[in-house]
Amino acid sequence: RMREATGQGMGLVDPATTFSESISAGRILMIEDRPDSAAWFSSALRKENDVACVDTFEEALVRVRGGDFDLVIVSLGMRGFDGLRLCSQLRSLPEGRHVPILVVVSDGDRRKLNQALEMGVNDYLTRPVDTNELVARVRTQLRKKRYADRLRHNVQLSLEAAITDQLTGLHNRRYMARHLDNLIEQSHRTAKPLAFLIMDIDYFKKVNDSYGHDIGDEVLQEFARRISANVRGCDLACRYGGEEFVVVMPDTDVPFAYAIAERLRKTVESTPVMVSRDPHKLGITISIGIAQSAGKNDTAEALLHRADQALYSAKRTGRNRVVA
Ligand code: GH3
Ligand code: MG
Ligand code: MG
Ligand code: MG
Repeated sequence: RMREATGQGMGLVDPATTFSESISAGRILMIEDRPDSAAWFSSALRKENDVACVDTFEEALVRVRGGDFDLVIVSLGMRGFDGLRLCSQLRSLPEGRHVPILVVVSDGDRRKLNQALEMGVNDYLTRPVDTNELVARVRTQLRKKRYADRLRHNVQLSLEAAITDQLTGLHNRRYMARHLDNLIEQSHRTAKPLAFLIMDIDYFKKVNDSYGHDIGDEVLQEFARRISANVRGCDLACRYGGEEFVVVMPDTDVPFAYAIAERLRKTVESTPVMVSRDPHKLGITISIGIAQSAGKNDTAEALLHRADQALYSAKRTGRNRVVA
């Protein structure tokens, strides 16, 4: 193991013979400003990975910011800049937080190694670097990274699933309930009105009874699309239950909400829903109840109740109408 600090390992072990099992390529960024050392690492790793090498501080930051790396290897013996400082900068990047860092230190440089570990680098290698050890440590970091990525992805999916209605892709009732209190509180604080719409498809049971539940589902999906197309980005649209939908509109008074509701009602009335089976076109209508938040002591429950009363009144007085 009497190799030089740079260019070590070359000729001792042929990198090509050390990789037997093949896993999906890891994307590795090597940060080293001594060309022979960079070339050695690159040749040791490129058999089973995509390796990019950079030799300046700025370029390293830019590349990591661009995402797309599974592992960063930082030499702590560079001439041009301080690898430790780079590690700390990488750790503070949002894009760099989940990328493992492997540092390479000179044998005996305990001070640098301790600083690096303190900073939260994931693993280290000491020079002279042994090819097998390099490959093993890189594999371990890549495996952990893949596992962590998968975990994070799954968490993300289940978080989304928990607040999304599966049939329509709109928010679900749970999400609405969680946010309505905040929105009401915000409307009080900012002294701005908040409008609450509840919509119900007229005689929807007939759709199911005549054409089947799956055609009913298609109608619900199309109705949800029309709701989304008619509300603003700041409005909160959700499927409240079966064929009832709710839209919460911050900073909106009743006349404005009424205009939106009327536009939606007319669109639904005048544009039949295309469905996948006979009769292919279904005419439906909707009824809408509107309520506005009122005063400091108003609650989500009271607001919902008033909107529901308005909806009930719309149904009672003939359906296919908006009542505020
Ligand atoms: P109206 O509202 O005009 O008074 O009449 P309606 O027939 O729409 O009344 P109701 O609210 O009683 O019926 C709603 C129907 O919606 C009953 C139920 O079978 C149907 N439904 C609820 N959830 C779903 C769903 O996810 N898919 C389908 N296809 N139908 C659903
Ligand atoms: Mg209903
Ligand atoms: Mg009903
Ligand atoms: Mg209905």
